[in-house]
Amino acid sequence: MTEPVQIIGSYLSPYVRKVLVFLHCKKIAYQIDPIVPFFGDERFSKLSPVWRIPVPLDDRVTLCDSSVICQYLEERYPDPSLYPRDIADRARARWPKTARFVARVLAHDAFAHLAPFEERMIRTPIAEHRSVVAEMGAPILAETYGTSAPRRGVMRLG
Ligand SMILES: N[C@@H](CCC(=O)N[C@@H](CS)C(=O)NCC(=O)O)C(=O)O
Repeated sequence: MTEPVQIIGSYLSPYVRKVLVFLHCKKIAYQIDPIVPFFGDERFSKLSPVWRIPVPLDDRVTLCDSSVICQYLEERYPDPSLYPRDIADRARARWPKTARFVARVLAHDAFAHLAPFEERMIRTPIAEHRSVVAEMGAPILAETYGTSAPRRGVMRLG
């Protein structure tokens, strides 16, 4: 049995939802720390130097871009494979562009499953995000990288 993959980042982020859908389609359990970018602590800044979400908590590598994260997940958990075999189709899968395609993807069960969390968070003050989605049954990570107030100051690069 594979351990749940741990993802830092709010359901509000389309990039977080992309990674969650990818995990769902691969049938990999996950836990989520639903923080928004400017409410991350010092450890979050180290993992994501420009304070972007999503970030997977991984034992081997730190990654901060959803397409790179999905590619890594594909290679680490190859079965079932979610990318087409043809290289042009694979490239299109990494960069879905047309409105029709996006509409079809958003209608997928895996996205529909996340919509209630996203909709609830839009209407909820940031400080209550975690407890509200936990009450709704979201698979919440026990530890949080969040802060109760937004971070200020300049991002340290390096
Ligand atoms: N290319 C990145 C974009 C991630 C991204 O921009 N996430 C937004 C949340 S939707 C974010 O963290 N924004 C904070 C910022 O740009 O300062 C990815 O695909 O993961």
